Amino acid sequence: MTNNKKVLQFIDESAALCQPDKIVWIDGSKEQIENLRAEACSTGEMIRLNEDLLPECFLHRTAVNDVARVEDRTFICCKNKEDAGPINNWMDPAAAYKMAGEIFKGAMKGRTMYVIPYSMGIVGSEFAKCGIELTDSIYVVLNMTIMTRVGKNVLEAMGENGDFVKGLHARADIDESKRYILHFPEDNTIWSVNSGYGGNVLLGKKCFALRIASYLGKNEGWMAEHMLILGFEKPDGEVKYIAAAFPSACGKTNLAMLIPPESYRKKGYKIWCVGDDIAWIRVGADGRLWAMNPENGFFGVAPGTNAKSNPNALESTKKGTIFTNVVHNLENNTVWWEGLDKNPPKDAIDWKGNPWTEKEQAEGVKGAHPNSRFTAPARNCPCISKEFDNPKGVPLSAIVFGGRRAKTAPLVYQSKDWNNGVFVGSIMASETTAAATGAVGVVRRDPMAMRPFAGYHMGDYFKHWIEMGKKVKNQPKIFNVNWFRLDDDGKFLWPGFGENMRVLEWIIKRCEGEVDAVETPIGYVPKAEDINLDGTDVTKETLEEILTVDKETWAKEAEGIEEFYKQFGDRLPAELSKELSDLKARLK
Ligand code: GTP
Ligand code: SPV
Ligand code: MN
Repeated sequence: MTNNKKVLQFIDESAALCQPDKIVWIDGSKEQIENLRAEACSTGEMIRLNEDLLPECFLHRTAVNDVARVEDRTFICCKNKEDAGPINNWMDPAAAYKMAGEIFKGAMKGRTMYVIPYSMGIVGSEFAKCGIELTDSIYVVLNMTIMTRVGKNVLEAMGENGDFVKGLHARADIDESKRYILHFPEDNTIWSVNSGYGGNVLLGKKCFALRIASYLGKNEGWMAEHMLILGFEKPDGEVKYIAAAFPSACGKTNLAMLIPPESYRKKGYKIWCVGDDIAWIRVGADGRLWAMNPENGFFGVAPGTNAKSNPNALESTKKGTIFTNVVHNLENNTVWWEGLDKNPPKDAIDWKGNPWTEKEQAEGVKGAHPNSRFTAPARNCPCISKEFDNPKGVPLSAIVFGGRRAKTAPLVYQSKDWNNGVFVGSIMASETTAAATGAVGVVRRDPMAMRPFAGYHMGDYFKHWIEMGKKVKNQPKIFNVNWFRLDDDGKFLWPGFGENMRVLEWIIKRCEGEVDAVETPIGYVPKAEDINLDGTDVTKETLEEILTVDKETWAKEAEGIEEFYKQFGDRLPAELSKELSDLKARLK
């Protein structure tokens, strides 16, 4: 399908290593996809769901030991250990190739190696980048055809000499002790072995579009961020764009597809989804920051998705979707998960493949894995932005950071300026979720929601943010939000989901200089009367409580930040040390 020697060489070398029985090129055609679906169903790898209720939809169950990203087995393999920084795991590239080479050796014997040419961004467009993923998993092939732009035209766009990110994936034995997700930013290469789960194996996503791309962005003067992108349409039809970085399973998909409360809809407000997970951001000729979504689908968290919390996401999953680790509803051959509705099917199979009947349900056995997911085509989304296919992306008015904090962080606050905003992003902390293996609910620092995804030294990454700010004439305003404040009984104080529109409205008004704010040591918070509560049951007292910035709590927070910053040594930008000492002074 191509004369590109680099592509052919990559395939030859990988085939020599993995020794597949055959090699199949993925051309992106409907016919080929349908054949692969049929093959996966014949082996039990996938289950075809009800063609009337969920046309072209499938269910897949991963191995029980393989349900989330594995951060402790994810490595940045660059020549100098220093360059990976204190947060990433590091391996020497030569040692990593040798060690993993032993695991890949013969790993595809008796299997097929699929060659997936894909593009992150519109095929052939200025800011798009190509990748080739070699994999022995049909599940990966089918997911990639939803999540990225796959096909012959990618090879054409690459031409005889074009570069690409080399991705090699083998399921091997799904052996946790030999599972490795290896990134070689200096050779544009990703190796993933012994997993068959999402972020570990859909190499265009976290591995390429964040870890490798963040490294490319630093060198080439752009940014790859773990951000949703949304359009905020006002009643007069003007659309303002916001990008927001929240850690995994902290609300990006939900915010990106938000349906405004009825009173807003009546006035003509709308939210448009440009992307729900990743943004590639550049300085435009107009001196503004422009963000584009390099993906083509949503790999969304299933549990909690329902007709009330996120109807647009639910609608997106009605066609051409792959469900992973959810409940198989045998009553009508559809799917179910916790939080879909209050009627779990009585005749069902749980995510592990075990019967899940009233008995198991009464015993409290969960039907779907907490990190179960849907892979849905972006074009299915009823609120997909008309700019989704615009290769340049959209100009940003605001950047929003946010995390899951039971206490401490107020509902929303605005930074003082760009550098202070970079500081606000760098000190983000959030409770861990089921999106990665390990303990859940532990507060950890997750700067810009990129802790697991920056492909180089986090101190240098902060520096890159500071430098980018200097290149932007019309800087977006930078905010922080927290939908997850809890009361003493552990209940959410803020209703969240669609009601977050009220906070977005304040953010846009601040960008346009239409509303005043209260200055606090950490930044500007809304006056309580400026957050519209009409039509909610949130009282003014509750709102005041979640807007409070408690000096004592924040003084402790500042100590935690100081501790966190220490590990970056002299690679912490001076601008951020200054921001921290200024904050401490304001808290005195
Ligand atoms: P990744 O795909 O892992 O990057 O996650 P994400 O950031 O896109 O998170 P998502 O929108 O899928 O939400 C994750 C979980 O948070 C779901 O269980 C949601 O129900 C819940 N959630 C999202 N938004 C809100 C909110 O405003 N309030 C509350 N309380 N929960 C929310
Ligand atoms: C995340 O964990 O942030 C995800 C899911 O978006 S995964 O693709 O597994 O990384
Ligand atoms: Mn994500």
